Amino acid sequence: MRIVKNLNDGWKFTLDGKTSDVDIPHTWNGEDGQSGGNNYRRTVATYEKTFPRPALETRGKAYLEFKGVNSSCRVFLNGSEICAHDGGYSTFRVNVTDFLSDENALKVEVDNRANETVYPQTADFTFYGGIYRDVNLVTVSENHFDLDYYGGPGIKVTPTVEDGDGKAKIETFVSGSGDVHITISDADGNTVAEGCGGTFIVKDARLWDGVKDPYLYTAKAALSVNGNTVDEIEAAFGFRTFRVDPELGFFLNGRSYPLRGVCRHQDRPKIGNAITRAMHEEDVGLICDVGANTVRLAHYQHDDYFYDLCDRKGLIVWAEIPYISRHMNGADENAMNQMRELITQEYNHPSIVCWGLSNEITMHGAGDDRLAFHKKLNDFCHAYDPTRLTVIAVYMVAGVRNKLNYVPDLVSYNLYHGWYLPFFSLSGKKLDRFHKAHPATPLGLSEYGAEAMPNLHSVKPKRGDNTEEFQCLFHEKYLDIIESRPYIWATHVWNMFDFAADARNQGGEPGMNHKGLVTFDRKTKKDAFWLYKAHWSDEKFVHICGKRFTRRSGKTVTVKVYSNNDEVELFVNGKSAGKKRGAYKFEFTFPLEETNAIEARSGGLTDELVITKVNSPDPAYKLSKKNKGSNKSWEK
Ligand code: ADA
Repeated sequence: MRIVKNLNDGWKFTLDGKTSDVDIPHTWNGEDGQSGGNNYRRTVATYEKTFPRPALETRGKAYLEFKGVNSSCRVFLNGSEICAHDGGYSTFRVNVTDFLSDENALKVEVDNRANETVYPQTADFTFYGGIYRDVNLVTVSENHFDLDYYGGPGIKVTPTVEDGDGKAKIETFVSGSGDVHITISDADGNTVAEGCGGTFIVKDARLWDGVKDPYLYTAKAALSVNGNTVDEIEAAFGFRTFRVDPELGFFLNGRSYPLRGVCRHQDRPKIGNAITRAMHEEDVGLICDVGANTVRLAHYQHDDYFYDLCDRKGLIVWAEIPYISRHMNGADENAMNQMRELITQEYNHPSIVCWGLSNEITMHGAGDDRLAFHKKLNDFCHAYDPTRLTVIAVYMVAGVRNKLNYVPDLVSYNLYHGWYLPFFSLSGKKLDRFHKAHPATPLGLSEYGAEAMPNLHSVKPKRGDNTEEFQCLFHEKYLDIIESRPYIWATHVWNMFDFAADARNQGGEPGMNHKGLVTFDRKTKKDAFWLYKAHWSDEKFVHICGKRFTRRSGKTVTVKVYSNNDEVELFVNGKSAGKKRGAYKFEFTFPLEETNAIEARSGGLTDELVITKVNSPDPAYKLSKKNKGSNKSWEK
């Protein structure tokens, strides 16, 4: 039978001739990859560990499984090189059966140096080096569900829905021989179908219906030899249909279901990409809290567990590979391989609806074979997974008739008018121009966002000032653009969380991209978070903006309140400052006293803020010229 033994603990890590004790998950760029200067160590480091010979059945097999090693690595066991892997975001395994001895010396050389063959190399995020996801030793019987094929799970579930019934085509991949038995159970563990393979009918299937009812079934596969079970695996899956209409947007299970959500990067302060399950859970919790129904998992394959969480929460996922910013002529094979791994490994997730081919690939240079390669990658996705769509995230300056826009099923633009460039309205115009030029291609907004530092504030927010107030204004404008265009199939805010990009220097904190709705440490929800919650969430709330902007000057002060109720009353020092009816945003202006105890009341809910009067604008809220930095390091 299959035994999965975790090998995360007790590694010797050597960098620059210095050895230290570490546990996995680990990166050597947790600090220097987030401090700015674009000078984090991109080098080769080694991880070493010993483990005893695992107990094996007669002719049983042992595999090492790596869930994520960034970016490239060579693996040695007892002195022999047993495998190499390029691409830092996918699972890979290697059969080590023939290399085992009583005491096994495992060495992994991990390489995140710059090169021209492995994506990503040019991008606005830190490429943390290290073994940053789990390492397992998997032992199985001689006959077992496959462990060799591109890190896949050995089981492929293709669900369809017909006349209210679910049909699940189940394919299993066996190494060796044996009899396969499949059992499909519902969420309560009741068996709803079983047999030896092929297509199973689940009568009156309960659909996987997005955030409202993300109902999952489980397919268990058992392999037996002479009546004895020798291996077991399982996959959660969901019955759902979707389509995308170029005029009406996204449909889930036959109903209009406009996709409104966020992009996510995975990293955290100090530990970079070496994050825990609890952190994945916290992230998905915050994404649900803001009321999103979709997440673009940028710019690479995320941890398997995160796709599981999206399945469970009903989030619609855009999954992608790090084919980003610059086409490298010598890296087609690597991009193709990363796509094959992504689809093989994540195929069963009902949350995923599209495979992202590339992101802003026209940003730097053309690359001779860029267009031809996009076609090849697109054809590959269609052939390998006919059940899903393909998409690209287009650089904002690429013309609507750019040849790449004719390749995938769906096109989304990354638009930053109003941030990197002036004039919000140009984003709406660009979307309309595209829509007119490509009436049959569904169009989305794959990124849009503005920097915001929780310590920077202004009563007259301006483009580039990095204040929370400007971020709110930016997103208010974009919500207008989005909500007046029902044809947009999906929108993804850039970004749910601040993230590290060591080449950046903005907002007085080098090394970071601050376009998050939530800070890097996940502790502070910026005001723009509440704007989105007002638009997207059914969970009632009232939120007074400016909680970190409490020292104010002038005769009067204006306070903004976000709420998903339609009426808000504001009280200042116990007296009503007015009652307003409206939607999402409520503004109140009142005379500034020495101390202003403010309370917003709405539908039985309250929020509070105390503002104190100061004689002149507090300079601490403004970025000094010295700290201003620039976008130069990451030029749009
Ligand atoms: C690009 C890129 C992202 C992001 C963004 C930004 O659109 O796709 O990775 O960093 O720029 O913030 O400028």
